[in-house]
Amino acid sequence: MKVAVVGATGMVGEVMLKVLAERNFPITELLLVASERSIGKKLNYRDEEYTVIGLADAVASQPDIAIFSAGGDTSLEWAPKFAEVGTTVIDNSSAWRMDPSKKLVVPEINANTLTAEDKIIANPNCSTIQMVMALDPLHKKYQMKRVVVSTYQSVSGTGVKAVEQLENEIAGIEGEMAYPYPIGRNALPHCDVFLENGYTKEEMKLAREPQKILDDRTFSVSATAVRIPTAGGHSESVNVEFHNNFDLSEVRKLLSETPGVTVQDNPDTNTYPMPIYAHGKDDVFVGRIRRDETQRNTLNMWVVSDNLRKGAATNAVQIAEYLVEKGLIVGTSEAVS
Ligand code: A2P
Ligand code: 11C
Repeated sequence: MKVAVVGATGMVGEVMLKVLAERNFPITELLLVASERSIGKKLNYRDEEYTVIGLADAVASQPDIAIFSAGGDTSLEWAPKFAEVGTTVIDNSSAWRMDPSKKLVVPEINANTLTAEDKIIANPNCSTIQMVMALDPLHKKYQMKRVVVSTYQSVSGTGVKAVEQLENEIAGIEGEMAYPYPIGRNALPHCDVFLENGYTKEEMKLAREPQKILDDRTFSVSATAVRIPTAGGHSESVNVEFHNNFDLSEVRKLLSETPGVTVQDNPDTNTYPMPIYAHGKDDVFVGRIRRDETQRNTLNMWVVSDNLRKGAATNAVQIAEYLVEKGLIVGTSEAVS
């Protein structure tokens, strides 16, 4: 496959290259793409040096797959141009997620809806992906009615500047601020921009994307998204009310049998998911599984995942792997590895 990574110099781009190499994705030609500012810059992939190119050159090369992590505006403008030359675009931004003509895919849940005609495929928001990974098997069994989620999100979700802000604060250095307030020793109930309804865009992504991924509008999600001074992953307190009753040991069994989900749940040994543990891993970790004793058929759980991996890069690469495996993209050149 001829693969373009758009946004290769960014935080997700860097993890994308790591994940493509780790998973041995069949790359015959790799195009590393970024903004005009980075053209000519050198980046490494599997010990080989590559020169960063611009978007127009990348389109002219007609890659088989382009994985975008360069922000919504770049995706809106350039994804259709790649699609026009026959490239399948997997887009990490929010640009196409709620477009009814585009699929929003978590491979473990709905990759089977993909066809060769899908030329722009949307990767969901990181905090959505980890939540639906834990909810999907439970929804199938007990039928969700309502979810209330509060997130504790890593600064890496905001990007390089935010990670630097936290590092500077810890080191006592004055620097550029990515947030309107200090993030160290703080918690900001503010992820992404505020909307007219008083919610943030991040909260509305959590409310709307799950219905599209699960192809079901019979449940609702209410969200509060909070930024905290951690870097390795997002955590979520998820309260879910089902139509049907459940058995806690069956819930644990269902989750532990779900590919991509690992249950870490033993209060006796202080075993529960944490970003420090999830960092660098691909799974979604679920723990603190317990009954909400204030309401019928209601469960509480704690869900943690590395937002740059399953929340972004790994999910996108899994989509690409699915397309290749099912013959939905046929490479223009023979694979060398
Ligand atoms: P560049 O490094 O040249 O600015 P992050 O979210 O970590 O800041 O990364 C954003 C990524 O998206 C970077 O690789 C960045 O490239 C890329 N990017 C941003 N704006 C554009 C653009 N207009 N065209 C192409 N790539 C862009
Ligand atoms: C965050 N979820 O942690 C965001 C980052 O819609 O893809 C990714 C934003 C998006 O702030």
